[in-house]
Amino acid sequence: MNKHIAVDIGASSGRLVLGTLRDGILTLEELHRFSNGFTEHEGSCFWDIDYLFDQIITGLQKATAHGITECTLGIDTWAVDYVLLDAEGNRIQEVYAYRDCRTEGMMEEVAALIPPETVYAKTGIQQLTFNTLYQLYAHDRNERAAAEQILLVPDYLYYRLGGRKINEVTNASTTQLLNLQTGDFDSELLSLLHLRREQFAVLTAPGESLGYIREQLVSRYDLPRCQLICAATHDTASAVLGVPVQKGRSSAYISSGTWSLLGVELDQPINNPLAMAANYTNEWGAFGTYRFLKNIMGLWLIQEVRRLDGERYSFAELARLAGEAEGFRSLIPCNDPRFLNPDHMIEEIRAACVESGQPEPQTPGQLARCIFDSLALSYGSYLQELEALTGTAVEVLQIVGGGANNGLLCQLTANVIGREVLAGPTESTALGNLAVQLIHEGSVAHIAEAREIIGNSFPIVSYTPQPVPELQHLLERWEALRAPDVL
Ligand code: ADP
Ligand code: LRH
Repeated sequence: MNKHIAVDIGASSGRLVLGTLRDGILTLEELHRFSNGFTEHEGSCFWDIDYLFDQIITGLQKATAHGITECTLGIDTWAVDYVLLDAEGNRIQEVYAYRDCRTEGMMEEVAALIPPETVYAKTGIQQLTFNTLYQLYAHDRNERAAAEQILLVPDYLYYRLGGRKINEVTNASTTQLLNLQTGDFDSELLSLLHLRREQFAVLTAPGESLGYIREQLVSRYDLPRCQLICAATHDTASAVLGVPVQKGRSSAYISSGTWSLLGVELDQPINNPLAMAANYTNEWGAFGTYRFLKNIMGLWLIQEVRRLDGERYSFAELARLAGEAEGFRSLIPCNDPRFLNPDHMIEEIRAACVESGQPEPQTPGQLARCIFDSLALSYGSYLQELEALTGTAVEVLQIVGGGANNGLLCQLTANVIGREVLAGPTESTALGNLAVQLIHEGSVAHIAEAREIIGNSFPIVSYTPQPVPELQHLLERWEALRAPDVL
């Protein structure tokens, strides 16, 4: 069985990708791509999980049309969001999207029950209002207690395909409910939520076989016979697995998509008070690693501007227009919670600029430039923090994900950090997903080999830093705007 399919669903789009390893080179063929996004219904934000499942089926039908009869399959999606199931395995409610406002104030309520310092010492997870801990706390108590099973989104998709209920560990860590010491759900945090351990499933590590896709689905929809392999189901975990190896140079990564996740891979978590104060997280990675990183608001900002502008311009065009606009004219504190899910992103950006005495960005190019300048400056600032917290100087920054296509942002980032930026692969998440399947199959020995193969198989663009006049002043300007970034 040398056909491997990655199902990779981000907050903005999903795809099914076929990976083939031949003579040490990995190639990708996109079988199916579809858009994703949450919708508002009676004041709440939900994902359309049935639509996503249908897209997986459509993609697998395309695989059949492509001549694939047998394959392995791995799934990854964004983190933290969950599905409640009843005793029959049916969904109890629609899947809330993490940007839903019901978690507002929950952090404070939970902090009154257990000190945030204790939660951080236990879990090592950064404070984000949308962590599953706070989402479950906000969830109707009876409904939450009545749930037979709590699965995260990719766990649920595996369950729909194959019938096995798991909680995959890289994603489970983003619930902020896993205990670093015991390696399992923390009993004190569960009891605080009035939840029982049995409501969660078996914690499962990437690489395990989850059996085969239901025969019923195969025959009904004419699908390949897929062996389900547990991927690193948190998309960021897979994205980091897909970062090419850097020999002899210390590196950090940004997984650049809807979010910018800036960090490093570690063997041990750093959950000391300094890391907590800077709100860095220790998400569990595959193969015994931790992702020590920070969530930065990322390309969500430009996604929203583009949507509200009626999608007149592609992302590439917005980057071009931004390149033509005046640089560093207006800056925003990207991680201010006001940008998490505002009613109208364009108005919110303009208001933030006016309130801080800067010119109001008018055109799409000016708005895009404001976003990219601000992101680049924020990367510069957070990278310094990362180096201080880890005690390691970073020589090169590797940008992977859709954002690696944005040459302007990559160049601005190199200029601000004063170091080389290596951009690509853009599909690192699907590649990390496939890497786990290849390791499971035995055709690749370990993740270091997979990363070497990835580095040899895909184009990587190097950005050399160019001098920025008054860079220090710009960094200070951005710092002065910076809000406490507990999202
Ligand atoms: P996610 O997985 O979170 O949905 P992706 O990794 O697919 O996100 O990245 C999507 C983002 O990549 C888009 O929001 C866009 O900003 C950026 N992007 C994709 N293609 C291009 C391009 N050609 N030029 C500039 N930016 C791009
Ligand atoms: C990126 C991501 C990120 C999480 C957020 C919910 O897609 O998974 O790692 O913090 O979405």
